[in-house]
Amino acid sequence: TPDRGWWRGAAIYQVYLRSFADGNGDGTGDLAGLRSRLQYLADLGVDAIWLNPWYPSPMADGGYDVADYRSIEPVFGTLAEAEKLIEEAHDLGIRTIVDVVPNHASDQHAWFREALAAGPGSEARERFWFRPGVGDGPPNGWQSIFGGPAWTQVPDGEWYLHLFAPEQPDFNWNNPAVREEFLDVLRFWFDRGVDGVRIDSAAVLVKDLDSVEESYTDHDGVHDIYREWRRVSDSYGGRILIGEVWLPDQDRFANYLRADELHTAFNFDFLSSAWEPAALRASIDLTLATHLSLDAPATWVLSNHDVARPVTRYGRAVTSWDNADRRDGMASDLELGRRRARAAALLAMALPGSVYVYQGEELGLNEVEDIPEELIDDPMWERSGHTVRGRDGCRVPLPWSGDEPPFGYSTGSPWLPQPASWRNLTVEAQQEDPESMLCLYRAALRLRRRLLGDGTIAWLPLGDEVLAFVRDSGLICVVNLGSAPVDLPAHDSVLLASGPLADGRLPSDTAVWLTPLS
Ligand code: TEU
Repeated sequence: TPDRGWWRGAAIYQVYLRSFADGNGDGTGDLAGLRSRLQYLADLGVDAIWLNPWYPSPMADGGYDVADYRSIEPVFGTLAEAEKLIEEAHDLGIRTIVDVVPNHASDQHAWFREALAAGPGSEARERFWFRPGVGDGPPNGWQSIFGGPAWTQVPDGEWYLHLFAPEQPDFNWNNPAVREEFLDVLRFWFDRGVDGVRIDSAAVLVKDLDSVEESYTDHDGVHDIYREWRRVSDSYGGRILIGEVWLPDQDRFANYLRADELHTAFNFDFLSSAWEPAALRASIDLTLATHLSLDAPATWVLSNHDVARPVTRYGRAVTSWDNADRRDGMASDLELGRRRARAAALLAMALPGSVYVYQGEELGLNEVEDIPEELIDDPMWERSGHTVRGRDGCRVPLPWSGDEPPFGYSTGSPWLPQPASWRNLTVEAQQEDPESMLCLYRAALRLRRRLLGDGTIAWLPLGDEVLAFVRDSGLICVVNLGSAPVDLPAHDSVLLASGPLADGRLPSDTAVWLTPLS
């Protein structure tokens, strides 16, 4: 069969560079650290890495405030090192995907500084959304996604729009100069060998400022932008476009996956689903139905740098994900959460399409919920009026080795403190333990390469509390979401289990991969 694209069944590992590995002892992860650990990723068995923004940035939003789209943040390294990384990863069979942030820049971006200096009515201001206020107030009542007004006033009296933090002014995508600029940014990184881009906040680029309601999500005009992007990526021979498209409406979501637009988009429906059989099954069915007609593979995501770690999430009474997660005082049974997270991983990896693994997920890290207030870095904390603690808890530096922080992550002091309890979760502690989360991920990713990837499923009727299906290769996946052990369907052998079986039966919150009867 012809190669329909490596990405269709890929396992993509998300590197939050700032917290992956620190090569120079300043406490912040960097390219040197990542390059020194590439073999770990090859051994894990992933096909590609996606790096969160690595550009020069004042870090008002963890790098999602980009000051220069064609360079590397000096704390992370140099452009030459980035090129080396891309090459070394390729040598190990790992592709590289970079984050592109088109909705907004940093307020330190040259264009925004120019716009501030040039003043009202200037061409430079037309690259952003500058408007006079109404009376003493902002042009309209839009609220920012992080909380507070979406407008900030500059000294000459005009206001500019920012859907996120004030340090992240929104680009005006009606302006052809903005469109040209980003096509050129794409070419810049494709020329340097990157295999694809992850498009940040992909659905909110086009705005209707005359609307009283917040009117920026999923305007039809956004599709013209991605058609242009697709022409560029196609001209480079199949570099891929991955959209961060948060849209509850699956039909609207599907529009982004038309043949001349994005290749794939993150499946947030599955990510936000409760750990509950009917909800998960409905989400899987909806996802597969949506993608079937599109010739676009589904994606499966259990975590990323914005949401609470699965071990913590699944250990809570309310397991569905939303921003309320970031409030204090939500108890979690981590042992239960870990059991479920292991089962969830086997589920996600058995489903047709591509799968994302966020760094630390493979180690079963928990959300760190007791970061001292003075160390909280996420702007959400400030902007929410100190009601939402923010996303730092899933961004804590990885534990690699040793018995105490910084666990081989750095020779200095990590930018966020690591819990002492992670001594049992280091890569070193887990790699020799066949029962560990890391070994489960390694084994699953290895089998997945051979037996899974893109394709179809057929459900097996095993009762309301069990998710069971057969893949094209014949592999059977069974997940028990009920409270009592269940019998396995007829099978030849057990390939992999997320936990021990009980007298041949599948216990609660456990998943298993089986080979069919021959
Ligand atoms: O996230 C887009 C987005 O909508 C988020 O605000 C999301 O709703 C929030 O993080 C939930 O907690 C992307 C990035 O993934 C995020 O890290 C950035 O902060 C954001 O864009 C702005 O660039």
